[in-house]
Amino acid sequence: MSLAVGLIVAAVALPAQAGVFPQCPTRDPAPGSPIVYGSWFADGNGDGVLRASDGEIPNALSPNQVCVHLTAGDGFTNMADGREQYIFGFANATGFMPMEGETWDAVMMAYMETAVFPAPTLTFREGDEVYLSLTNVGMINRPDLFDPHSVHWHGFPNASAVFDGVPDASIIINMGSTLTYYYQVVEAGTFMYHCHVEATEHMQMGMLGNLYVTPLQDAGPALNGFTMFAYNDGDGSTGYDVDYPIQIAAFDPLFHELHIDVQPLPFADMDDKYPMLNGRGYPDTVNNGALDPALHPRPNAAPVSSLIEASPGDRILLRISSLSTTSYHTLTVQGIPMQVVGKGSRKLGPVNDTSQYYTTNSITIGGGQAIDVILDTAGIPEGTYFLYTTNLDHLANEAEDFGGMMTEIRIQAPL
Ligand SMILES: [Cu+2]
Repeated sequence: MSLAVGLIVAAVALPAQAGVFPQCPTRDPAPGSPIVYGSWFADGNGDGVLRASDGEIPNALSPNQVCVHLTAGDGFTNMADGREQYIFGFANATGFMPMEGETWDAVMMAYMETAVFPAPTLTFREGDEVYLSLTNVGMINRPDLFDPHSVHWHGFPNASAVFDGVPDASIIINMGSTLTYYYQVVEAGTFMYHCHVEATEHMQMGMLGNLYVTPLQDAGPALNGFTMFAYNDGDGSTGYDVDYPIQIAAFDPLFHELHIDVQPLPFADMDDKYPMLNGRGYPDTVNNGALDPALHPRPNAAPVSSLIEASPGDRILLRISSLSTTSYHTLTVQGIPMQVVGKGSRKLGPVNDTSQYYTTNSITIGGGQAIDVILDTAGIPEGTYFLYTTNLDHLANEAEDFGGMMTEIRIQAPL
């Protein structure tokens, strides 16, 4: 190879500029006030988002601005029987700031091997302008893998396809790089998010999160006695007292364990043995305290309890979503009617002035679907009820013949 050709090849092969730089573009103090770098990204109330109305630094230019910083990488979690599972996943790095003298690349070390399952729940309000920065911190347990990652907000009407996260149609993020997604949050509803890179693999590996948007109607006058609603319904018919996101997913343990060495193929052989709600199998689903450290040596890896608590007479909104890569799942509640008010991130009906809400005792949901269910506990005696799957093979933590996709609804008057 001649020197000239060699130089051309070398120039073409130079890596593109990349680096960690989360953006929260207009987050700065009032005009004339000094920018205090150390507090620029501080998450004052620790809720995982930066939002002016939370009492953090207000921004006169964009009062509805919300900033979130997620990382994507790998980690480990444990099933209800203690079995360790290797995962790909997200973590919430909002509020992380480099120390003096460091660059933003410090987030790479700080968030290495910190993936959680499910991914951090994201809650936005209709009208928000969201700047979501995603940093790929790499998969430290798979140094041979250089997979990119992305955020795909499922079912959401993106302003621009470039923020959709689908690899063949938008940007995906390489190790050591950051992309700040921009979303105008124009619709309320129950959504979900996941990585869309090699989607079947990265989703089975755990890159799945709850995401929902509360409606503008919440900021208006009470309707039908409620101040919180699933949708802008105009009549208070989706009003609720308490709401719970319920994410359906399941792990194939061999797929996760073999992943330490190589991607097991073919994916058509995936066989989920650990069905879960919000990343836990029963009885972990009802534990809203610390998990047993003997079975869960990484206490932060499965952070979401699915215990549903309400006072007698409350209306409970269940924001149910499935990102299962293998199966349909059926959920039922014994003793409390399930009223379906929304599907696919949309309120149902009305059609020809007739409400399309319906009451049922079970819902069946496939991967990528969301269903909003209201449990009206008026007239229901105090006590413990069960939300569980009627697919009996999903009521197991692999070899254990109990557990899996089940949680409890505890209706009790406040003490
Ligand atoms: Cu990914």
